Amino acid sequence: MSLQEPPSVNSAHFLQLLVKPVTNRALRTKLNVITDDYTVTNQVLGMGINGKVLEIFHRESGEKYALKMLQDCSEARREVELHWKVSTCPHIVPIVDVYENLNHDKKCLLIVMECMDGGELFSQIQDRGNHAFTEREASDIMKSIGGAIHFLHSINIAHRDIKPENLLYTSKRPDALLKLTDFGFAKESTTLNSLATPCFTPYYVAPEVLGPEKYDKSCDMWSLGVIMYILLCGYPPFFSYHGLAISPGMKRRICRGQYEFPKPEWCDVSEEAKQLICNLLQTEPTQRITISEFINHPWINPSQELPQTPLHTSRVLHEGPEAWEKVKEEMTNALQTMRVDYEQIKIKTIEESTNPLLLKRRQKNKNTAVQHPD
Ligand code: I85
Repeated sequence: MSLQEPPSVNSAHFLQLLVKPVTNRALRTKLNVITDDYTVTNQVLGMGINGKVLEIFHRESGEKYALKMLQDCSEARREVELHWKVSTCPHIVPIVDVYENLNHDKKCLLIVMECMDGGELFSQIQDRGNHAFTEREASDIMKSIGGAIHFLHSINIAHRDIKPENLLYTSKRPDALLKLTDFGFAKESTTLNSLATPCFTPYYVAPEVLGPEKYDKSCDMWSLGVIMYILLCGYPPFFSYHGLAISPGMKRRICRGQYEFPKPEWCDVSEEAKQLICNLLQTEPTQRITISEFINHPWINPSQELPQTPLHTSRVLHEGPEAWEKVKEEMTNALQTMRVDYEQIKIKTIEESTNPLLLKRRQKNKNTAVQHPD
């Protein structure tokens, strides 16, 4: 029998407690012109609202990359900073390099990303031809999107723009990975760490300082519900019946949570899947399930393999390519509405907090508060 070394405690262990682990690599923005290192082509891979994405090639390796160009401003800096911070997650499109260059006398931020050669999630499902898309595959897809959101929420970042166009495949091969992109609307919320500064007296921190975080994250959960619904049938849970991207009728149905599981598409879909959708599409943001509950749900993390029930998704997507363009537009608008509405919820609570009666009550609580052990 071999004797095991007893664990010894020494000064190194103690020092480890004092040194913050280096989990985030520093971002070194390059100041030389990007064309020193990459050949920039005119091939447009996609159009975002604040800049286009171009195909570029690394001069030394010949490898293809994607370039997103942003005009330098505080929002663009926040996007770069947050995206860089989460670039190590296997479910998020990685940033390779960031350049700060002048373009027609304007300062620009150039984000070089790994090129997702497989294109958008639903284009791949649409292009499947005869090979049916199954409930089991839909669950795998939701699991990987959930992985990205779990990573983000665990470090208190809400993406706030989770929609089909921002979910891209690494390649067209069957083993391709699905990754999330575009951090243009991402938001870091107040954490206990950021509250541990001299600016706050943590024991008396007002609920509205902690509050808005919940709504930003639940916006991502709602998106997850819409994407899951579309994956299982090919059309969205809410849509406007005519023309306009978002109609009063559609807004009313979203607010009341009025959607159905129509025949024939939903006949064979499992009850578990439907129940998970209901938990995600809860009207009241505080009632929606959290990402931890989501990744532990039996439909996402099943104890036995899910049934390979064939779905109608590929056919439905194939039948109406114009309708699909409309769906994407509607989702973009609905997300914008949601971001604005949730911002207003936050403002209302701040108004409440300056209400003299509440201030008085808070003062009283402050005087009588008992320290609570964690
Ligand atoms: N590769 N939202 C829609 C794209 N590789 N794309 C969008 N915001 C971004 C474009 C407009 C997403 O941050 C976007 C962003 C980043 C990308 C991106 C990143 C990395 C790609 C706006 C492709 C691609 C490459 C080769 C082939 C194909 C697509 O888009 C396809 F298969 F489609 F032909």
